[in-house]
This record gives sequence, structure tokens and C-alpha cells, in this order.
Amino acid sequence: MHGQPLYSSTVALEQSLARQIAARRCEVRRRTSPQFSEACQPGFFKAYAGNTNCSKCPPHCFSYGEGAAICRCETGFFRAERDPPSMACTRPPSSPRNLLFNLNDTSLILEWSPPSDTGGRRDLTYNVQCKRCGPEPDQCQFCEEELRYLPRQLGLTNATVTVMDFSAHANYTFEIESLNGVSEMSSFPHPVAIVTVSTDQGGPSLVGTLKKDWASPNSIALSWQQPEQTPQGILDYEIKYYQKEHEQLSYSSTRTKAPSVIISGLKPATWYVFSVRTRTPAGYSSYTPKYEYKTTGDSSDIASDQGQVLVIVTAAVGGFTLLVILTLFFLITGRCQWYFKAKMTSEEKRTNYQNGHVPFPGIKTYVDPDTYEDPTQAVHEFTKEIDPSRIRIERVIGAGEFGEVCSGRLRTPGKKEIAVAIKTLKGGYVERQRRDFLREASIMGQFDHPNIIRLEGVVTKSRPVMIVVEYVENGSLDSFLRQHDGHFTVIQLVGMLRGIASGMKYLSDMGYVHRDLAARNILVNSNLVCKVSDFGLSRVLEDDPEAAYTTTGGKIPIRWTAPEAISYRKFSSASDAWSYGIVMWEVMSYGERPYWEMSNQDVILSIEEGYRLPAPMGCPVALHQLMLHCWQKERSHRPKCTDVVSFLDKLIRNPSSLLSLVEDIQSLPESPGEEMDFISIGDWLDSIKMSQYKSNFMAAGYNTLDSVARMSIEDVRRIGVELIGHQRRISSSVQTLRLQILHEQEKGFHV
Ligand code: ACK
Repeated sequence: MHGQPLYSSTVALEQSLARQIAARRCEVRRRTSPQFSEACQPGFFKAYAGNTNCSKCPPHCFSYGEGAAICRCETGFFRAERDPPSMACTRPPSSPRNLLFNLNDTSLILEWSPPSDTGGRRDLTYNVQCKRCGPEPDQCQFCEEELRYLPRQLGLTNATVTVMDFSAHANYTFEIESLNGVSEMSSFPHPVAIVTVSTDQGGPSLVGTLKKDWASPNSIALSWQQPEQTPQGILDYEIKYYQKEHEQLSYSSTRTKAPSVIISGLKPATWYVFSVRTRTPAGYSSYTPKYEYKTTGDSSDIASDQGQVLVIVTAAVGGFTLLVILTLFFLITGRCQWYFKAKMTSEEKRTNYQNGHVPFPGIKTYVDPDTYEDPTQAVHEFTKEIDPSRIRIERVIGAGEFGEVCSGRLRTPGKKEIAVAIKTLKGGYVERQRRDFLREASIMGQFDHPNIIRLEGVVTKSRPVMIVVEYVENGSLDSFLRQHDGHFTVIQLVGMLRGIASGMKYLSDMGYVHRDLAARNILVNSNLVCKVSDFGLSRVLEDDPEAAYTTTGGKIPIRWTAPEAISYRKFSSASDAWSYGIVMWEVMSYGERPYWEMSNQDVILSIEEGYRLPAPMGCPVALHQLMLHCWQKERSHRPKCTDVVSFLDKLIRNPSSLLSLVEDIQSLPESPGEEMDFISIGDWLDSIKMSQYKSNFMAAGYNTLDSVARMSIEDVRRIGVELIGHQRRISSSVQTLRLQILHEQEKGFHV
């Protein structure tokens, strides 16, 4: 673990608290020490001979005789090689709990809760063992290398693993064992949780050889023969690929209905491994054997591939016109882009994918309005012009960057009048402002999803210019949650998160990267349905008061943004996943500001050092784990929106999985030691800006930090902290304190 305290409302103050602890401990040891050179009494030890003090044996250790140099561990407890003599003896953890699996078409996700007893250590890891069993229980064999595990099979630190490449019609038994630094010292078998999974999918036939048609520095085109006997018909093919040297890390996959595909977004001069399987109504086939192909390294290679591009394109599109073929040709070669930018229709622009995103055939793809030379054309294409006589403005509800935001009514002939929000462009604008204002409408107009704010239309032919969207009764999610602090059940909060994830899945499937996902940019209706809003790429960031300029010149909402997007503007659906994790945290803490009052610079440095936001008060373990998953440094390890949606669905279907709260599993060892007693409750409350409750703590008998660290949320309420926001802040700091004590315990105190 990290050698520094975890987040609290003031990390710096907590660091200073830690220093104070050490200094005070040193002083007290000096004051209370027995004669320097005396032999230690039973129950005490002195690791080094000479003028040092005798120390009390730490928990689960004993010394019977006098003059002990080390305390021995009680039966069943151990000291790992690197544990200092001052550290408590510890034991192996109990087994993982609540092991669940979720099997979908391509992967099996195993999830579990941490053991109820961590053995007093924090170096908890998990290993996965797999056996493949026949009909009889004694017909089991180890799965060997046939399966792939993400992030890995052994030494997992998070309580989840994704298993891939399993076969149809097989029974797999997975054992999850929990381990810590003393597990190997115990002669007892490692405790395991076991689950058996049947993959009873159909087994349609394999596709033929996978052939490379052409390659360029960033793309590879593949084709294959259709399976000969597929009576039920082929729904589509799934192509799995990964960079050869990253075999065990992650893979990407895409689908196509045709027996060919162009995979783009690849690195130049790099080997990739591909395999394909078919999907029929009966299920998936096995994958083909793996084929390795390399992208080309320079422009001469592309030239040699161009002829083949045309052939493939011709084959794929059949009767498409020469113009389209040439358009693709020029797009791929990068020539004459200005010409086609002006001439392309939206359908053709859909092939101009964002961030190398390869959409599934048939799924609508987002078109960047900036690819239109004349942005008004995009407005015409994606929005409906509304006659202003159909709009009745009722009242001003807020202020946007371009003008007032009003609520009102919209009449549509033959339909019921509806409530709308109307964004106006204030008078005296320049053309660039008009264009930026309407860009949001051109983006929104392409979306149609219950969790995305719906565009009704625009007014551009008269003044004021307006964007009319559905009215969402409860306004922005962040202020809504702050106003209703503590009012919702966990299931209601998870339902909101599920809606946001579903909206984000829709956006990422369309190839749209939001870049500014935050609770302030989500709107909530009267049924608590959350709708993602605020579209407009760079404009959104200019508009966002949270966005700050980075050293690379961009304006970025630091607290919500993934490290790679802050450092080198690598925005992607994976960076949106990071922001989604922050939104989860905002929701579960009822609109608390992420990283509290830490400066942006401290946030960046802390994230870089590996720190992550702790669980908000009352947060189920499963949700905090999902947040941590979204905040993985390696962006390819973060969950996809589709995984998030199905995970949240599962939680909603099994509400009992939400019962285990983070504070429940962070229990303290029996005796955390005297060390924390030397920091006053007053100092601690000052550090979290809650000094007004000092007398409440004192009156209730909480006069040491050790006793405070054992408080539950209920205790915080009971001593008279009435404001929920304050309960939450104190509870969150109690958790940090608890982690700090555990951490100090683990290190042992060396003064
Ligand atoms: O937090 P709010 O009430 O929700 O204040 C802001 C304000 O306008 C400025 O953006 C509110 N707002 C924006 N769009 C909508 C909408 N579609 N429905 C209801 N309120 C909206 C937002």
C-alpha cells in the first residue's frame, strides 16, 4: 500500500496529523520509558540491545520470559518476513464472499466481496483457479491456458475478474482464493469461494481462413469465407483483436454482418492478433485459430494498398456510386479533405469516425458538425426549424453562456402541448457565437435516447435565435442532490446511475465522446430519470466554470477528467468512463465536490501517485469498486459503458448485493494502539472544518481519535450532528482515520 494517508477533506492537514502522531509518540516513549538497559518484562520486548526502550508486545503476540528480543505470534497468527517486530501478528484472510457471475456472449465476469476477516492485513489479493468438469464430478481438469483473464489470473487486487475464450457446452468451476502476506505460512488450505458456470451456448460452424486484404499504418482489412453449413443463418461475425505484445492485457472486438471488416485505429508497424467467430440464433461458434498481421509503417505502404482499398470498398458497397468510392479513397489517403468536407452528406460523414471508433454496421454514428464547411448545413440536416409562434416563453430559469435559459410551452399541430426549456442567444452576437450556439443543437439533434436530453427544434430564421429542448423538472443533478441530501434509497441512486450509464452507452456506441460528463451536466426529471446534456465539445469546456487551463493549453474540468486527457488531451469513451466514475461518486455523496477543497494541482499530483477518492458515507462496496474500476490509470482497463449498465442492472435485480457498505469492511484491529491518542479531537475537527461539534464529541465521551475511528454513521448522528452534509463529512473523515490507523498498524511504528 502507499506510504501516505488516503484522501480526506484536507489531505495536507492529515499528513501533518500523521507527522504529529509520530513526533508525539516519540516524546511519550521517551517520557514513559523504563530504565534504558533493563531487561524487558514479560509482555514486552526490545528488538535491539542497548539504550532503547522496551515495547509492549503488539496484538496477537506474546513474550513469556524476561528480556525478550521479539514477541512470538499466537497460534494461527504469523509475521511475514518483512513485518517489523512492532507490528501485530496477522493471519490469513477468510474466504471471499458473495461470489457471483455474469455470463454474456463473450465474457464471464466473476465478482465477489472481500473476506469478512482480512486477517489484520491490507495486502489482500486473490487468485483464480479454473477446472473444466465433465458430467461426473471426478472428471475435472485444470483449464490450463485455454482461458484469458482480465486483468490477470493471479494476484488480483480488485474483487472482480473477467474471463474470456471459454467454450460452448462446458462446465467450468472457478475457485477464488483470498491471500495475504502470511497465507503461505499457514499449513491450512487457502480459503476459497467456488462457483460453477455452464456455457450452454450453441455451436455453429467455424468460419474459414482469415485473410488479410490490405493494411495501412492504422488499419487492416480482413475477409474470410462464410461457413458452409449454417442452417439457422448468420446474425453477424465478431472479430476479436489485440496488439500482439499486449496479449494478456486487453482486447478489442467489433462486429460485422459481411464476411469482411476494416479494423482501424491501429498503431503503425505493429503486429496484431485476430480471430473471428460467427453468431447465429443458436449462439456463438468457437473462434478461428489466431492470425497475426502487421500494420504498415510508412506512406509507401499505403500507396501499394490503395488499389485494394477500392476493390474492397467496391465489393462491400456493391452499387455505390463512383463519387462515394472516390470520397473514401480520398479520405483514406488524406487528400482533398477540404473538398469532401464541403460536399459529403451526413451518411458519408458517418464514416469519418471519431477517435478510430469502428461502429457496428447499421448503427447510427455521430457526425461532427465541424466537418461541414458551412455549419448552417449541419443545423439544417440535424434539427427542425420551429415557427416562433408555436413557442410560449414563461419564465427565466437560468443563465447560459450565450443568453438566458427559459421555461415555456411548445405547441405542435395535432399533438399535445409540451413543456420545454428554451436557450436563447442574446442580441449583439457575432457569427462565430451564433455558430457555436447552434453547434450544440446539431449534435443533440442526432441523438434519440431516453437518457439524453431531447432536442425539439431551433429558431434560426427570426430573432432571438433559440434552441428548444424537452423540459426537465428537477434541473441539474448536482444541485438537485444537494437540495435533497439523504432523501433517496440506494436503489433510487443506482437507478439514476443506471440511466446515466445507459445514455453514455448510447453516445459511445455512436462514437460520440462527451468530454465534460459531470453531475452539473446531467438533468433530472420528475421521475428521477437522468438525462445527459451539455453537448458541444470544446465549447462545452469554454462554458464550464469548472474547466481550468492546463499546461498543454486546453481548458479542462480537472476533477472530472482522466489523467491521459489532462496530460495529452487523449479524450475517448474511456476518458468518459473515468468521468462517469466521478459522477457516481457525486451521486453517492449527494453532490459533494470531488476532492473537496483540494487544489486542482493537488488533485493531479495525488491521482498520479495512485490515490483515489474514498467511498462516500453509506456507499455499497460494489459501487465503490465500480468507481475504482472507472479510475484505472490504464484506460483500456476501464469498464465499457455496456459493462457498467449490465453491472448496475444486476445490482438492481439483487438489492442484497448493495447491503455491504464500505464502512462495514474497514473494521479496526482490536487494539489500534495508544499512538492516535496524542492528537486532540479538536485538532482533528479543525482539520475537517467541523470544530463546532467539539462539545458534542466530548459530551458523548469521544475524547481520543482511537474511539472516534470506531464510530459508525449512527454514532455520528447520535451525538447530535444533525445536518446530513456534516454527518457525511465527519463519517468520510472517520473512514480516512480508520484507514490511517490500519495503515500505521501495518507499517508498525518506527520512531
Ligand atoms: O440547475 P438548474 O435548475 O438546471 O439551472 C440550470 C439552468 O437551466 C442553466 O443551465 C436549467 N436547465 C437547463 N436545461 C434545462 C432543461 N432542459 N430543463 C430544465 N431546466 C434546464 C439548469
